[in-house]
Amino acid sequence: MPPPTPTFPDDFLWGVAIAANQAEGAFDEGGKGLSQADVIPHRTPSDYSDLGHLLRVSEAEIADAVAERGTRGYPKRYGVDFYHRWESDLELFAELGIEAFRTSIAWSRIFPNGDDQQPNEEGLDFYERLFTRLRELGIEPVVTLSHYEMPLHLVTAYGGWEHREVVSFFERYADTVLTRFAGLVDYWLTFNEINSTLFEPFTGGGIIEREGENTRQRAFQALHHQFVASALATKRAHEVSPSARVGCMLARTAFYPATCAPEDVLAAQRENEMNLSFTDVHVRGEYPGLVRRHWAEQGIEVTMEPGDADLLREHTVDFVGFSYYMSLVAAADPAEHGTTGGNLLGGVSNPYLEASEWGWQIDPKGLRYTLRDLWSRYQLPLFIVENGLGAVDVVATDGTVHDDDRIAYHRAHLVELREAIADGVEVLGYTAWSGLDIVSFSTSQMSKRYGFIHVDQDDVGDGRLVRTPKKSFGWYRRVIASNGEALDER
Ligand code: BGP
Repeated sequence: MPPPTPTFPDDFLWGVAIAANQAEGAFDEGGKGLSQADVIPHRTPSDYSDLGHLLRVSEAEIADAVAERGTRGYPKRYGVDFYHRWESDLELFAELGIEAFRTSIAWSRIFPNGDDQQPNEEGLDFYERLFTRLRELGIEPVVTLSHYEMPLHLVTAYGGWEHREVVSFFERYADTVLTRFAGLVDYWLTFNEINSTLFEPFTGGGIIEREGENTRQRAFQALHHQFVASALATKRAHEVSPSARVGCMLARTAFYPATCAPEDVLAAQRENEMNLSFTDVHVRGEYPGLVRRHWAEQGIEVTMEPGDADLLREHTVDFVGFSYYMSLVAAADPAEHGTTGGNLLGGVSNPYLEASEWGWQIDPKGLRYTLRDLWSRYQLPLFIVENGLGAVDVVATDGTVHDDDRIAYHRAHLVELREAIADGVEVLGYTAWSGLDIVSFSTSQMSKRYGFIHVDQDDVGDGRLVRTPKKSFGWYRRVIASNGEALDER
């Protein structure tokens, strides 16, 4: 008797994901203030292994960007014009058959400067129409409160998340949108890839790096304020909307040991524990010992206020959201293992895995490993809110895009996801990155395409923005319609 073929639960949420700062554009319309994303220039990447030089901006560069009122050279100011095209885009997503749509609210559309006393009604109205339409189409909104787009004024006037007062500004913003959209939105995520504040302090925490300052100290102080802000938002969500479920969001990077040498195994374990320390705070409500030891060893002193520890402990999340793109390899002595894989977060190359054109090593089985690991650690529902392949797509002369590599990527990951569910892991859903081609987070390119829908725009913003479903669009539609059974079609 062959074993039963694993299946997806009937209430599994199949979806797609975008982010306001990479898709909406309209950076200065509808009352919106400048966000930190609006000052990140398009740079021709020399290499992709160190994203820092692509995402970090100096005070002088910020001043130049603020002086520049146009969009040219700042791709996240125009995105793919979702702000004006969202109704027709949602029609395409409805045709795809999705049951969940993840996006973020641009904080600076609601509080243009971040410290405003009153919200911008035009911004609230935009999202109310968007979420209402999603409901009408039978699509569950999954909404991120902060996705790399805090108001720039909070960065320049207060120092970003390093400054404690930003917690109260975020609390006001979260209370405003949680209250306004109660009943419309039932799935909330607080901070997108909260661990990014450590490896990309500007986009994650609004921290402008300066010579001679201890960036790691500043990042951990900012992270503490973000954890407190996340707990306050979780508390408020549960107060205003009994049906609301709040999740954290981690850039999960599973680390494998380079060899079975105990030193390498310990190195991988440490990397995994440091990566999971962020979800530990959100789920368990306190900092793990390994982090406190790291602070002591690095001379890092995180200032906490009375009541912070109780807040973190009493307002933990309802589910664990995470992005998964790759796995990494840790070695006690990386020099022994040659160059890094060019991965987003370093480590050494994995000789058993292929890499994307941007050096991200593709590991579908790593997703099953990650799901089992997170489930056994937290016993909370999991939600894969980002997974996808950034690739150079070729548009054929007839305008079609035969993105078989993207189909192969998603199929392989979804098969492993289905195996993890059969292993007993509870997974709420999967919102693929991304529904349509949008501006890349790390490189600000359009040429790093993730979408099931092609968007006619190049790296410098030229193009007609025409949307064209790719081959993967039809494939994913069949997968959704069959609740995953089409994964086995040949
Ligand atoms: C994650 C971000 C997303 C998205 C994705 C792909 O880190 O949460 O915003 O962009 O990565 O990364 P990239 O666009 O840099 O290829």
